[in-house]
Amino acid sequence: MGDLRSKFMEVYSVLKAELLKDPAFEFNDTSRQWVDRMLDYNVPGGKLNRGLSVVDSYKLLKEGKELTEEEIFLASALGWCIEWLQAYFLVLDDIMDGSHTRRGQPCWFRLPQIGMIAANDGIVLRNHICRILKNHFKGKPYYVDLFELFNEVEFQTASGQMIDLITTIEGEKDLSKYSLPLHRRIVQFKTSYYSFYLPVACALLMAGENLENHIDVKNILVDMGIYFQVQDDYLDCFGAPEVIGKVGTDIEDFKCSWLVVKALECCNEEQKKLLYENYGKADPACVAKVKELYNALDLQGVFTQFESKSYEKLIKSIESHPSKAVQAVLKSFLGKIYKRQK
Ligand code: GPP
Ligand code: MG
Ligand code: MG
Ligand code: MG
Repeated sequence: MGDLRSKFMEVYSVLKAELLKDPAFEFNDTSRQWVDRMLDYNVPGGKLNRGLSVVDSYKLLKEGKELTEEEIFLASALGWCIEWLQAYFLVLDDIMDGSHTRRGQPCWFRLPQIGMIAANDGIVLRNHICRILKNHFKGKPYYVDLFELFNEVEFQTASGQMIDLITTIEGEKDLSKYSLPLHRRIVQFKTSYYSFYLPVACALLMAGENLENHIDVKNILVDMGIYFQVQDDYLDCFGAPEVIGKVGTDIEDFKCSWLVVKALECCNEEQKKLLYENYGKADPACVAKVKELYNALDLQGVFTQFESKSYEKLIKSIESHPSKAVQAVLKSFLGKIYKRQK
């Protein structure tokens, strides 16, 4: 695994070096240093699950056949395109959510002299994906499919992000709108497609598959992504900031988090009143009251139950898939996130 990771990191260095001498832009020292620093700060510092999953999935789809150096490089480059996409989303998401920390360091826009330049950096990151695809995949039979896939998934994510945000508009905050179906809709779009479907879809395209023949795989990955985002919502409140690398803001931000939906489901009238009065306020005392209520309702226990049930359900749908290779891909992905602490 250590070897896989370091090989993957080597590809990052190659891709970054290419972007820093992109002939379509006349870099000078200042602009080159800006992009260099911006990339190192925002792209490679996460768990790299999404990116590494492309390589992992492609290997499993090849069913034990030794991959060529070229194949490993290309699968890694696609993996990095997803990590670039993730960096782009996170830089902007942190501005929108008013977050302070990410991956154990201040959010990019919080750094002195960065501020709203971060919004443009997000756009640059997004454009780098097209540059990488052009540099390494132009001429491949699946080149257009890759572009379409990234565009489609970006649209889905931005649409999910939009509903995540418009449920929190000041003056229109309404807890009575929060329900499991709304939560599902938000997280399916803002998280599942880019985090779970995209890595496997990239591997399938590289393996010469037609994505239209893999709707069942997509459905399982969407469910896996929903489970993943429920974990993210849970960790936002109950995770250790030094482990998850970020300090949660969901309660302050009036987010349609799985926790508040569950709390609304199982609280009594008095507790409901407390929730209505304190949810979505920046005041730490209000946040503390909401957390106290979550504890009183044993949401940690409710989550643990949800976690094992989701796992069982996912394993069952995976095992009903006809292809052993696809089963291995899905099980490997699930194994990476089951009971995660970060
Ligand atoms: C995760 O939401 C969703 C995203 C990072 C997608 C952002 C999409 C954009 C189009 C910008 P989150 O806010 O719960 O993530 P985190 O907890 O990591 O801040
Ligand atoms: Mg966020
Ligand atoms: Mg967000
Ligand atoms: Mg979150």
